[in-house]
Amino acid sequence: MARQSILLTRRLPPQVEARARASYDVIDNPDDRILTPQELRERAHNGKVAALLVCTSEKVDETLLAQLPDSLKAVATFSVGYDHIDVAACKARGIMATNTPDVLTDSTADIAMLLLLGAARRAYEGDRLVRAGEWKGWHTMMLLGVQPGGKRLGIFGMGRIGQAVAQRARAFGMRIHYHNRSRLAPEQEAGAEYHASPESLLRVSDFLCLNAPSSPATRGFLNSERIALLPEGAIVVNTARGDLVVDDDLIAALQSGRVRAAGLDVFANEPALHPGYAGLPNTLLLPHLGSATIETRDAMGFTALDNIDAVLAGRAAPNPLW
Ligand code: 8YV
Repeated sequence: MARQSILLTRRLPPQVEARARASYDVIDNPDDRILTPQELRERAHNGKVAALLVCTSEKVDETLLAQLPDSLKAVATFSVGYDHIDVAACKARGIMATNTPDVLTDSTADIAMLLLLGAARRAYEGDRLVRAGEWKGWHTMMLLGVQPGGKRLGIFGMGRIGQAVAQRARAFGMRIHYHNRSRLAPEQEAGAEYHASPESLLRVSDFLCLNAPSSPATRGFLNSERIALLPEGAIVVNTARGDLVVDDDLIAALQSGRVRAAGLDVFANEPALHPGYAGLPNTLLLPHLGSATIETRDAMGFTALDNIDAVLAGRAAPNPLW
């Protein structure tokens, strides 16, 4: 039987690309430039592809799907989030859509703790001071931060990653509160206090960690009205999606000190983030590094390929989105 063809829209870790090539005719993107919808269409048609392996940089919407070849059976995203994929349109065309849950839970929760601690302990300001040669010596009141231990951590979105953040934060002595669409079982809660409304959660969040997916219900969640519910001087962490935050509102709160500090790994309109963030000393800003470990990126690629392998062999996908 002729080998099937798959399109990798971006460069992937070497072992992942090697495995893809061992099983399929691969149309790759050696320059790793973000392809336009027209380029995606042309490459998919030229190769009569059976699957697309996409990243969050590609928007797979109804318009694009309607223009892809009939040979297409699967769209596998190299991510857990799938707000860039129109799953209903995939389903309507009988194209399986899949993601890569679980394998990036630990790395993303680690980054959330790095941001939480870095924001609380003024890591950016300290690093900048040292590199700029402006550190003139130690003194008792230099760059004082706040202690996470004993404080309340409000987790908005208590799925896999939210629970992994809770587990880590407990080790730092934090008290866990959460809001989720549905309450967790007691063994998953592990003592965390459930809040039926986001507003109730915000009122107790000395630290607020956003872990919900981007959806019509969560977009623009953290706006000035909700920021006003946070305890004075709260700290905000976001490793989920940038569009959960209204940037102008968070920036104003960081400028006034109403929000003491923020640790952000994700931004609306990445990489062209709101220019207001860069000048704020009380932020720790990372370029979407949540899943960026060697181990995790390999596992994400292998998971995406497992999904493609299953669909193209007529088996059930391990991580179906419909
Ligand atoms: C990915 C992510 O690294 O999985 C997700 O949803 O946001 C990141 O972990 C990135 O989006 C690559 O596609």
